[in-house]
Amino acid sequence: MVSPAQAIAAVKMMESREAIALVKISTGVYRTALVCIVLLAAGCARTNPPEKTYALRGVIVGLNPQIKTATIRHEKIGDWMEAMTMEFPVKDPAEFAKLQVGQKITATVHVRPETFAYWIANIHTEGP
Ligand SMILES: [Cu+2]
Repeated sequence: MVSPAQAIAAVKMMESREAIALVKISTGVYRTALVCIVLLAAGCARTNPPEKTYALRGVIVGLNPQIKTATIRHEKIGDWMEAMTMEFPVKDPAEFAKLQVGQKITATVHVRPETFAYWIANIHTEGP
């Protein structure tokens, strides 16, 4: 015969085993989640959006020597921007020095998608 006390003890033992099993499962889930987070973080660092470059064609309509920007009436720039007139920073002072209002140019637009920073380089005059 099993006494009520023994029955209760048996149930308690089973419960504690279940509790241990639950702890093991949840620890496993926690570890899996942690591994995922670590992998995601590593993935983020690795897939840090690279600098994008686009071909630009346009006309220089203004120059600001103080901040080294060229206002350019540009054609559509790839999938980045429609045709418009706007200012572009020119990183290289030597390149900026050669620019003149009225010049038709081609250039490379560099864009850093994560900061929205952009500038132009590799500037060539086009036509006469
Ligand atoms: Cu634009």
